[in-house]
Amino acid sequence: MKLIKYFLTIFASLVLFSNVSLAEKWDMALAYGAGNFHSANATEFAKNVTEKSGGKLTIVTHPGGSLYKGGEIFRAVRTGQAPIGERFMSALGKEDPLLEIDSQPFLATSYSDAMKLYKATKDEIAKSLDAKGLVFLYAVPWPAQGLYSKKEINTLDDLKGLKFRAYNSATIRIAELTGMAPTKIEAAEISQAFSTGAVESMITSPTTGKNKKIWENGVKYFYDIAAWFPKNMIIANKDAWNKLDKATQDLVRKEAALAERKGWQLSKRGNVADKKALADAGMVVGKVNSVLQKHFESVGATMAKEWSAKAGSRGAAVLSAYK
Ligand code: PCA
Repeated sequence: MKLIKYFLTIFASLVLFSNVSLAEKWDMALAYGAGNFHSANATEFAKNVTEKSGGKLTIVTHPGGSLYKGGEIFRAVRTGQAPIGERFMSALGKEDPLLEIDSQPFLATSYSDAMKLYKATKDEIAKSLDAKGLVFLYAVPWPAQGLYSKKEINTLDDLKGLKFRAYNSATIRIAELTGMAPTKIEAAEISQAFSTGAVESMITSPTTGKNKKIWENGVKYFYDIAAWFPKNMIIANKDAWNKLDKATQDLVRKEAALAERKGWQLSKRGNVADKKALADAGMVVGKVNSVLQKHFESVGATMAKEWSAKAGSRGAAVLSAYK
């Protein structure tokens, strides 16, 4: 009996020790290339935490989908295969419709509205992620989304049948309501998809077009629709989180808040500079004409109804907090 007690005590203290382990190493899964501002920002966040934690937590970033691809990161962090990672929120509408609120066209068309929308949704999103064993750390928007096309777009007919690269359910729906032919493709595969002719149009930020040197794949036109600012979020696995002591958790939270502020600034800068980069590379950068603008607005109105039906009372609550 004594012996059993003795071993139980040893076992208990081992468990305890492993829970407050002194040196943790987190591999951070990032989907976008090292040169992307989201990745650069996350890398600075990781460096700051590592340097200031006094050896208690080292975060090593893996950009460009080198640890897990974009489409795998949410699951990898949830299951603890990766303790921390970044994921494009609006690709996760099936997990929670609130995660795709930031890709609903014309709901928030400026950075200040995007921030307001973020504030109205953040707690509710963090709560639903928590229930899935995840700790929400910070979120940063991409610059305003615009339409890329190999050929010039003047009428709705020009869009009909276009092979369209989509990145989430919302862009698939826009394509359907427009008569385009959507295929969901992660950012890492964009260049290949355009160069092989698998797609000939997409909606994304000037940043992604610039990073991919999209003009090298025969894409000549960028139409700045600027109807939404979709975000990436950084999430941690809750078991990994619980292994950190309180001071380290506080440090991570503090650095996450700082990274969020810097990230929004970088995004704003890119929203101007990256459009200029597209034009400097010889692309035609402009707006859609008023007929097309009206079309996209009516698509947005249809999608707003569909989203509200999906998101139910939680959706209604965040929308009224936003408005
Ligand atoms: N770039 C990412 C998501 C949104 C954006 O601007 C992409 O195209 O996949």
